[in-house]
Amino acid sequence: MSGQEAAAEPQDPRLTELYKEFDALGLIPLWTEREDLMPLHPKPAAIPHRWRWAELYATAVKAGELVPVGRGGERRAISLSNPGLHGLPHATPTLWAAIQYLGPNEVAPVHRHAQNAFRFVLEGEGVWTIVDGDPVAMRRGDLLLTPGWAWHGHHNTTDQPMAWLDGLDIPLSSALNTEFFEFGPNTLDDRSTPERSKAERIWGHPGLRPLSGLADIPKSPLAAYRWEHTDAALTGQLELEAEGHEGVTAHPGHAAIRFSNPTTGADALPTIRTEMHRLRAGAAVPASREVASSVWQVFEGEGAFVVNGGRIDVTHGDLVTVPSWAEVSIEAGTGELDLFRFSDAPVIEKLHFHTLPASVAERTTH
Ligand code: 1HN
Repeated sequence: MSGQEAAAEPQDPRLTELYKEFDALGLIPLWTEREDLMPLHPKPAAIPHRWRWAELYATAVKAGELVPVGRGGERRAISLSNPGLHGLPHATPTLWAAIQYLGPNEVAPVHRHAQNAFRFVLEGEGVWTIVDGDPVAMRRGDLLLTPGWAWHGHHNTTDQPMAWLDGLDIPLSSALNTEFFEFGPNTLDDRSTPERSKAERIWGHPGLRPLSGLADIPKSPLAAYRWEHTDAALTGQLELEAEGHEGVTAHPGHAAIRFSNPTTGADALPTIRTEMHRLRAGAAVPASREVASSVWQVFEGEGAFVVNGGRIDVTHGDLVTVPSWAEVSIEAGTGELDLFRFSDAPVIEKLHFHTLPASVAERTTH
C-alpha cells in the first residue's frame, strides 16, 4: 500500500483525517516512507567527489594572510564539504577532513575534545604538535594521532608555513551526541623540539612491547607513525612480490598497510581506519565496494579513481571521497602511486554492519 497513492485518489475521509492526526501527533507511517527507511542497499547522500590540493592550498595561503589563528577559532582548518551533504562541513556522513595551515612561528592553542583526530603530512616540516604534554614532530609522510580527550596544541618553529590534512570523527560524534570540548591554557609553554616523542621512545620499536604497557589501550599510545617505516613496509611488500613470493601484497602490484594500535593490533583510532597504499606504475586495484565511507589523499604520483563508473583523475595531494557501497577501482599512472586513506570501517565492523551474504553483496548501486 502507498500512502501517497492513497492521498492522490479520492479517499475515505476517515483516512484523510488519520493522516492529519499522524501529523499533529508527530508520527509518520512507514508505508509512505518505506524506500527511504528501508532501501535495498545503501543510497548515500554523500557523492564521490575530488578536491584539488593545489586549490585547497591556494585558499589556505589566503586564509593565512587574512585570518589569525588563536583562542576561540582555535584552528585555521578549512573543511571539505561534500556537495551531497547539504552544506555541512562533512566529507562523508561520519568523517571530517580539512586542510590546516599554520604560518611561520604561529601557535594553535591547546584544547581537547572527545572526538578522535589524526594529521597526515603531505609535505613540509617544522611544526610540533604537543599531545598530552608530549611534543611530536610533524614531517612529510607521517601520521600523527590525537586520540579523543588528549590535550593538543601545535606550534610552527620555522619561518615557513606548513599545511597538512586533518581527519576527525566529528560527524559521527555529532550524530551520536558524544561531543565534549575543553579549552587548555592560553599560552603554550613547552616549545621544545625533540626528534622523537616520548610515545615513540616507549612504543615505536617494531614488535617490542614494554612490560610497563601490557594492559590494552583502546586508542593507540603511539603518537607518530613515521614515513620511514611506512615507506619501508610498502617497499618490502613490492620487493618480495618482485622476487616471486606470493600473498605478500594486497593485489598484484598493490602494497598496503594499516596503521595499528601496538597494544591490540586493532585500528590506530577506535573510530577511524588509517591506511597507506602503493601501486606500481600501471598497476590497478580491482573494482570493489565496501560498507564504509572513505577519504583518499594522493601522497605521491598520479592516477585515477573510477567510482560508480565515473573517472576521477588525481595528482599530488588531491582528495577523493568514496561513499559507502560505491564501486571503486584505482589505477596508477606511469609512475608509482602512493595513497593515504581513512575510513569509518572500524565503527561499521564493531557494529557488524559489514557482514552480508554474498547475494546481497552483489547488488549494485547504479
Ligand atoms: C581540532 O582540534 C584540530 O587540533 C583540527 O588541529 C581540526 C576540527 C574541529 C574541531 C577541532 C586540531 C578540528 C579540531
